[in-house]
Amino acid sequence: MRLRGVAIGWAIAVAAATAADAATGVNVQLFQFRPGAIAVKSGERVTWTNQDDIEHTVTAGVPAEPDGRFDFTLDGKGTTASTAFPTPGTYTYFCRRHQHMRGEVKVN
Ligand SMILES: [Cu+2]
Repeated sequence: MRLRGVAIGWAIAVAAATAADAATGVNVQLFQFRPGAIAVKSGERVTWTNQDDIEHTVTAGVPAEPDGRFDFTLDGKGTTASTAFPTPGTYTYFCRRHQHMRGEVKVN
């Protein structure tokens, strides 16, 4: 399954998180979360779709300190996972297999 792709570079996306306000889908592609930062309203659901052939994870927290909020494994191309964010705040996540892969969900 292919979700509409919003291909913004990670650095740009972090710098301009508000530009991605409408996005509730994140592609996992070429060892990056795209966009790397998104903003959603509280209660909204975010869906990650793996566009790579290899396995990635979507794991809440940072590599040194996963916070246990969620930890999805995306087996391969087309795999999706989603979760709702009911509480405002900024939530970071990463891939356990490739720890340079980082993302952020800002919940307003
Ligand atoms: Cu990965």
